[in-house]
Amino acid sequence: MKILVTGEYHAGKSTFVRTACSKSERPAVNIDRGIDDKTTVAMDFGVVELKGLRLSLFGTPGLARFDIIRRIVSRGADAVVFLIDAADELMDYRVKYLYEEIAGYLSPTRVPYIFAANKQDLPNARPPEKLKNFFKFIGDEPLYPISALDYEDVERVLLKVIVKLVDKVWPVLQTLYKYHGEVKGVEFVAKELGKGAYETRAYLRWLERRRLIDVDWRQLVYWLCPGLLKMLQK
Ligand SMILES: Nc1nc2c(ncn2[C@@H]2O[C@H](COP(=O)(O)OP(=O)(O)OP(=O)(O)O)[C@@H](O)[C@H]2O)c(=O)[nH]1
Ligand SMILES: [Mg+2]
Repeated sequence: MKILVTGEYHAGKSTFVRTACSKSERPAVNIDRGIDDKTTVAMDFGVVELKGLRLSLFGTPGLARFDIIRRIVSRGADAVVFLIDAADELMDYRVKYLYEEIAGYLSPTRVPYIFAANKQDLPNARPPEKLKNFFKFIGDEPLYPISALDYEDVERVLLKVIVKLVDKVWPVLQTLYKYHGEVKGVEFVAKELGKGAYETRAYLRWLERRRLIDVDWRQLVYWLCPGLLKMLQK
């Protein structure tokens, strides 16, 4: 699944992606510029495996002038992690514009957003309750207090992402589970979901690209990935 990690300049996006990948074999990559104070000019990229699911993390640049890159990197994301710098009041007024920009690429009614108030380890960091009053766009969604330097905090946010994504497709997953590993399972699923062959195949291909299932298109058999199977067997 593709997760977009975004937020204003210096909110901690690159740190978040780096920390998330700190326990995997391959470290995250970042295209940045600067000597002491680096800023992302293209993107961050890293892959993590959590709960048997594979998450591709795409971090955006934060500077306003890189909106073209944000537009490209946002494309096709399944969920958004939106970081707010809790320790930098000066950036607050810009956060709303950045949110509106991203919401223009990825509609919050379609794509789940997870909000986090970063840099809670700093003494001047404001608590989420205080920030929530200011950032009305968060609405009733939780604003998680985190430090992107802390692996457990980052993992907790990513687990929330997984829960939101899985919840969204749960009824379909239950149907898929029924015919998992069965020859012509693709046809059975189409029937049960009341969808045409073309639409079902497109949907399964979408799941395939996200490595949630494997499909043998000749025999029309699919297998759910171990992470999903485990969740569904519970
Ligand atoms: N203390 C503390 N510092 C943090 C935290 N997250 C990020 N930083 C620091 O904040 C600065 C900016 O972090 P980055 O991860 O580069 O932020 P970014 O959002 O990728 O920045 P841009 O790509 O320039 O928009 C760096 O000096 C980080 O070390 C955190 O949770 N706690
Ligand atoms: Mg960055």
